[in-house]
Amino acid sequence: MRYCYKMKVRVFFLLMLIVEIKTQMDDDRNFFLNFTTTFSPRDTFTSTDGETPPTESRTPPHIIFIMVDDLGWNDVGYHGSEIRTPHMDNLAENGVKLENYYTAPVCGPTRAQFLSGKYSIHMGTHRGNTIACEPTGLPTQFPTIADKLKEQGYNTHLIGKWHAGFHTEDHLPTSRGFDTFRGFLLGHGDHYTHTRQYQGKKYLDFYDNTTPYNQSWGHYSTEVFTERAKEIIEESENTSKPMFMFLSYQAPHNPLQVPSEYLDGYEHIQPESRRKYAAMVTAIDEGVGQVVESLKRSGMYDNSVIIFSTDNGGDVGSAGSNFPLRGNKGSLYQGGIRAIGFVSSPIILAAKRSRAVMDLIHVTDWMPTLLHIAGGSLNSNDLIDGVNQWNTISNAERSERKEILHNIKDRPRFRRGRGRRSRIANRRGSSFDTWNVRVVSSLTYGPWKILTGGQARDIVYPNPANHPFLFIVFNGIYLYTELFCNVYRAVRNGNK
Ligand SMILES: [Ca+2]
Repeated sequence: MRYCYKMKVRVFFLLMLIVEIKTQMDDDRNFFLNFTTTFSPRDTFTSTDGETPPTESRTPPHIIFIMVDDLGWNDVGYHGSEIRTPHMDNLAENGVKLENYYTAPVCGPTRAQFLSGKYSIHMGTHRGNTIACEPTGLPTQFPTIADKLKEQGYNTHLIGKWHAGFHTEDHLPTSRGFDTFRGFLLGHGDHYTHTRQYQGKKYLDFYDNTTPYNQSWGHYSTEVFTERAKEIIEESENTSKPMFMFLSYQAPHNPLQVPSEYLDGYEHIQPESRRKYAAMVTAIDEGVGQVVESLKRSGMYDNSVIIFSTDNGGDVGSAGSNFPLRGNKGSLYQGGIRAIGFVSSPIILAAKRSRAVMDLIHVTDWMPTLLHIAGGSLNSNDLIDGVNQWNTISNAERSERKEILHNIKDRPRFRRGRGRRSRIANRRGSSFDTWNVRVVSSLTYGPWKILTGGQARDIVYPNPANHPFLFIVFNGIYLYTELFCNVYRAVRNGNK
């Protein structure tokens, strides 16, 4: 009897959950659109290109893909952040904001998925980052988007962070479709010395193509990469070939380092770590502005597509903020994977700009989308997980993507310790022949999201005690949807 009672209670709450979610789905969608609009400092910006109608592109457009490292949901001006990002806001407000866009929760898997168009579980990058001296990375049998664009006649350039494998020459950027590479191979390092500490010693991690390069020693990484981008744009100005530039900034990933001039105007921000982080983001924003100016000066801008993306959610431990999303970089909560992203391009009709896309978009989608923009297509043996999103982005059509497999780690998080509970937990966790809720995994299907396994660093910023988050645990499985929007709205209204 007791068992039946428990089952009835569970079924009752599950049905209540379904009804609640179904009735509030549309409301959530509208709220999120309003949320982004409410916090958008639209009035303070001018259009990048006025009302100039787009011209039909006769040649494949230049593609500038800007990826930043660990930028959180609440770390851009157009999401209401205290951090000033006027250039990014301008591009986003006059372009297309991707407000339901997802990446992996950490750097390496996002980059591998971006480059290949494949889910991490289909190429072995699902366990996380490649660390120094580790013989793993994006497998060489899978072509990258740089390979594909090169086939379409593009000049291809990588500036900044790679982090997709480096243990053989075949894994280096110049073997993966990039004509040129200036940057670093690992996940992070000192922003001035460009060194990375490993087993107590510091090693230079900075290269020009495949040659160690120390001429940037003492210069701030963001500025180094911006200058390199401008240099390449100037070189590309007089070539007939289209340009693909993957501008992969190192910031605002820790260590928190920034030239002092970017701290101006942030004296009020506390603690100091957040102040430095804000300045690092502003340095990126300045860089984005300079790249756009350089494109305009060279005459390339009118036939360019500029895409901006973070590689994962903010690292709260290093002063990033994902508010109001729950979770940190490294977790499959929304805060770890729901990403900042937008597209700005004069080749998008003016009537289709200045809007937010709420369709599901995943980082694997860039491979077929960019290839489509370039006029190419996939081969029958290109088995990818990405979906071409160009019609969704440029023409407001509904996306073909209905679900995203965020990840399946093929091993559970083991419980430390030698006690009976640890032994039982680990024994249960070691079983892979049945559905194991201890395995870290997550799937989004429409408005639903299922998440299993323990999540790393389940922390939020600011203090969650002041901002409740709604999620539901059912038999060890976390079930929740975008209902946090309603909770946030209630909190916000209650604080007025
Ligand atoms: Ca990252």
